[in-house]
Amino acid sequence: MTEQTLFIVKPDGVDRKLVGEIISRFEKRGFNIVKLRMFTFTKQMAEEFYSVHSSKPFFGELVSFITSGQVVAAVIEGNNAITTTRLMIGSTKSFEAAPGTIRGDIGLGISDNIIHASDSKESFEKEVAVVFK
Ligand code: 3AN
Repeated sequence: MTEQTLFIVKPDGVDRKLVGEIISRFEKRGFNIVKLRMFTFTKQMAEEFYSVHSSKPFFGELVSFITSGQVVAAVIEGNNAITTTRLMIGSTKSFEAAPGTIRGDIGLGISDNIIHASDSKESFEKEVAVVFK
Protein backbone atom coordinates (compact mmCIF):
# COMPACT_ATOMS: atom_id res chain seq x y z
CA MET A 1 0.00 0.00 0.00
CA THR A 2 1.54 3.30 -1.09
CA GLU A 3 1.61 5.81 1.76
CA GLN A 4 3.58 8.80 2.94
CA THR A 5 5.54 9.43 6.10
CA LEU A 6 7.79 12.11 7.51
CA PHE A 7 11.27 11.88 8.94
CA ILE A 8 13.49 14.53 10.49
CA VAL A 9 17.26 14.39 10.69
CA LYS A 10 17.78 15.91 14.16
CA PRO A 11 20.46 18.51 15.02
CA ASP A 12 22.99 15.81 15.96
CA GLY A 13 22.54 14.15 12.55
CA VAL A 14 23.04 17.47 10.74
CA ASP A 15 26.08 18.36 12.90
CA ARG A 16 27.60 14.96 12.25
CA LYS A 17 27.09 15.38 8.47
CA LEU A 18 24.80 12.36 8.23
CA VAL A 19 22.08 13.99 6.08
CA GLY A 20 23.34 12.48 2.82
CA GLU A 21 23.75 8.99 4.27
CA ILE A 22 20.28 9.03 5.82
CA ILE A 23 18.48 10.30 2.71
CA SER A 24 20.46 7.81 0.67
CA ARG A 25 19.25 4.89 2.79
CA PHE A 26 15.61 5.80 2.11
CA GLU A 27 16.23 6.36 -1.60
CA LYS A 28 18.06 3.04 -1.91
CA ARG A 29 15.21 1.28 -0.14
CA GLY A 30 12.93 2.55 -2.91
CA PHE A 31 11.15 5.53 -1.39
CA ASN A 32 10.49 8.72 -3.35
CA ILE A 33 11.27 12.05 -1.73
CA VAL A 34 8.15 14.20 -1.98
CA LYS A 35 9.19 17.21 0.13
CA LEU A 36 12.46 18.32 1.68
CA ARG A 37 13.14 21.27 4.02
CA MET A 38 16.09 22.47 6.11
CA PHE A 39 15.15 24.76 8.99
CA THR A 40 15.48 25.38 12.74
CA PHE A 41 12.50 24.61 15.00
CA THR A 42 11.19 27.51 17.07
CA LYS A 43 10.23 26.62 20.65
CA GLN A 44 6.57 27.04 19.74
CA MET A 45 6.82 24.68 16.74
CA ALA A 46 8.71 22.11 18.83
CA GLU A 47 6.12 22.16 21.62
CA GLU A 48 3.36 21.64 19.06
CA PHE A 49 5.31 18.94 17.23
CA TYR A 50 5.98 16.99 20.43
CA SER A 51 2.68 17.80 22.20
CA VAL A 52 1.89 14.08 22.76
CA HIS A 53 4.94 14.00 25.04
CA SER A 54 4.09 17.17 27.00
CA SER A 55 3.50 15.32 30.28
CA LYS A 56 6.69 13.23 30.03
CA PRO A 57 9.64 14.04 32.30
CA PHE A 58 11.93 14.45 29.29
CA PHE A 59 9.69 16.96 27.46
CA GLY A 60 11.91 19.96 28.29
CA GLU A 61 15.00 18.12 27.10
CA LEU A 62 13.21 17.05 23.92
CA VAL A 63 12.19 20.61 23.02
CA SER A 64 15.57 22.04 23.93
CA PHE A 65 17.43 19.47 21.83
CA ILE A 66 15.28 19.71 18.69
CA THR A 67 15.55 23.54 18.75
CA SER A 68 19.33 23.46 19.26
CA GLY A 69 20.30 23.53 15.57
CA GLN A 70 19.22 23.01 12.01
CA VAL A 71 17.20 19.94 11.02
CA VAL A 72 16.29 18.40 7.67
CA ALA A 73 12.70 17.23 7.27
CA ALA A 74 11.52 14.98 4.46
CA VAL A 75 8.19 13.60 3.34
CA ILE A 76 8.76 10.29 1.58
CA GLU A 77 6.38 8.02 -0.26
CA GLY A 78 6.36 4.32 -0.98
CA ASN A 79 5.03 0.91 -0.07
CA ASN A 80 4.18 0.62 3.65
CA ALA A 81 6.16 3.81 4.32
CA ILE A 82 5.21 4.37 7.98
CA THR A 83 6.04 0.92 9.34
CA THR A 84 9.06 0.37 7.11
CA THR A 85 10.57 3.72 8.07
CA ARG A 86 10.10 2.96 11.78
CA LEU A 87 11.89 -0.36 11.26
CA MET A 88 14.71 1.39 9.40
CA ILE A 89 15.32 3.98 12.16
CA GLY A 90 15.50 1.42 15.00
CA SER A 91 14.68 1.60 18.72
CA THR A 92 14.38 4.96 20.51
CA LYS A 93 17.41 4.24 22.70
CA SER A 94 20.12 4.14 20.04
CA PHE A 95 22.43 2.08 22.26
CA GLU A 96 19.80 -0.70 22.16
CA ALA A 97 18.94 -0.34 18.46
CA ALA A 98 19.61 -3.32 16.22
CA PRO A 99 22.60 -3.20 13.91
CA GLY A 100 21.40 -2.52 10.38
CA THR A 101 19.06 0.25 11.57
CA ILE A 102 20.06 3.92 11.33
CA ARG A 103 20.28 4.37 15.11
CA GLY A 104 21.89 0.94 15.50
CA ASP A 105 24.60 1.69 12.95
CA ILE A 106 25.47 5.31 13.65
CA GLY A 107 24.12 6.34 17.07
CA LEU A 108 24.34 5.78 20.82
CA GLY A 109 22.10 8.48 22.34
CA ILE A 110 18.45 8.93 23.43
CA SER A 111 17.69 12.64 22.98
CA ASP A 112 20.42 12.69 20.39
CA ASN A 113 19.10 9.71 18.47
CA ILE A 114 19.75 11.19 15.00
CA ILE A 115 16.32 10.84 13.44
CA HIS A 116 12.62 11.15 14.12
CA ALA A 117 9.93 9.40 12.06
CA SER A 118 6.14 9.49 12.32
CA ASP A 119 4.76 6.45 14.14
CA SER A 120 1.23 6.46 12.63
CA LYS A 121 -0.92 8.09 9.95
CA GLU A 122 -2.37 10.42 12.60
CA SER A 123 1.11 11.47 13.77
CA PHE A 124 2.22 11.99 10.17
CA GLU A 125 -0.73 14.29 9.41
CA LYS A 126 -0.18 16.32 12.54
CA GLU A 127 3.61 16.54 12.11
CA VAL A 128 3.52 17.45 8.43
CA ALA A 129 1.13 20.29 9.24
CA VAL A 130 3.64 21.70 11.75
CA VAL A 131 6.74 21.27 9.57
CA PHE A 132 5.45 22.05 6.07
CA LYS A 133 2.78 24.66 6.71
P1 3AN B 1 10.81 7.63 18.79
O1 3AN B 1 11.64 8.80 18.37
O2 3AN B 1 11.57 6.35 18.67
O3 3AN B 1 9.46 7.63 18.16
P2 3AN B 1 9.35 8.37 21.22
O4 3AN B 1 8.26 8.88 20.34
O5 3AN B 1 9.03 7.38 22.27
O6 3AN B 1 10.56 7.78 20.36
O7 3AN B 1 10.04 9.61 21.94
C1 3AN B 1 10.21 10.80 21.26
C2 3AN B 1 11.57 11.34 21.51
O8 3AN B 1 11.70 11.59 22.88
C3 3AN B 1 12.68 10.37 21.16
N1 3AN B 1 13.11 10.48 19.79
C4 3AN B 1 13.77 10.77 22.11
O9 3AN B 1 14.59 11.78 21.52
C5 3AN B 1 13.04 11.34 23.29
N2 3AN B 1 13.00 10.41 24.39
C6 3AN B 1 12.28 9.28 24.52
N3 3AN B 1 12.50 8.67 25.69
C7 3AN B 1 13.39 9.46 26.33
C8 3AN B 1 14.05 9.39 27.60
N4 3AN B 1 13.82 8.38 28.44
N5 3AN B 1 14.90 10.38 27.93
C9 3AN B 1 15.15 11.41 27.07
N6 3AN B 1 14.57 11.54 25.87
C10 3AN B 1 13.72 10.57 25.50
